[in-house]
Amino acid sequence: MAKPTANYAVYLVTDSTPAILGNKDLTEIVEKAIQGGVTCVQYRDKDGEQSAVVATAKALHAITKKYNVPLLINDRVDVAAEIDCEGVHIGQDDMGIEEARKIIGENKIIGASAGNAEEAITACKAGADYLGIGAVYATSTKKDTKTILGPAGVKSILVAMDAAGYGAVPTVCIGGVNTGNTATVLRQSSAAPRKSVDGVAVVSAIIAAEDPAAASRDLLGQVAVGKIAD
Ligand code: TZP
Ligand code: MG
Repeated sequence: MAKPTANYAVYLVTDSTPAILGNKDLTEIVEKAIQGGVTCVQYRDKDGEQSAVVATAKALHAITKKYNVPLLINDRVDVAAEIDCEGVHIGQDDMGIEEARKIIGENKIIGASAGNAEEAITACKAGADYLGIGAVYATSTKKDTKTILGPAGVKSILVAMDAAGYGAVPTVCIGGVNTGNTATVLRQSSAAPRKSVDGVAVVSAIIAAEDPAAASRDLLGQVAVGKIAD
């Protein structure tokens, strides 16, 4: 099977911690979010016990497949290989991209995190299929974020990617993104000829939302607003 195509417009990254998920059901939130317009899902669980993570990953994949939305697994390449989902997302402290590629194969999506131009270009060289650029704004969801880039910092990374010949690699930005700042991020990261990031990746704006479907719909609408103004 060929590598799945992905739309990164509204990219949901999950969080299973009580501070964000509370006692809600993650699979229900993910289904509602997809119904609202989420285009790509990453299951991120840094601490979960292996068999529980595999079980949740399988449950999430059953949902995402129903809607033809790709499911990627953060960091845990073995889990992605076991459940045969669409790919993985690799952080700076995780397994290398080339090693992950050997494990999951050519026909899977590998995304990578980048916090500066050097990390972005290194990941592109190693074969990343898309980049998550961040943190664009301050966030309490991830405690170890290094730099707060702001939209201007995101733009400078996009410009460097263009200059290095990686202008076609899709990008999303992550960190403190919500409906209120999505259009601004797209507009202000816009760097002709590549234009802006392709979408936004969010955790709490959807997972902690009272109405995940409405939050997803609003985010998708704001991505469109930001792109029109591109
Ligand atoms: N990587 C960089 S920031 C971040 C991750 C996983 C957390 C983003 O969470 P939120 O709630 O969307 O700010
Ligand atoms: Mg990681």
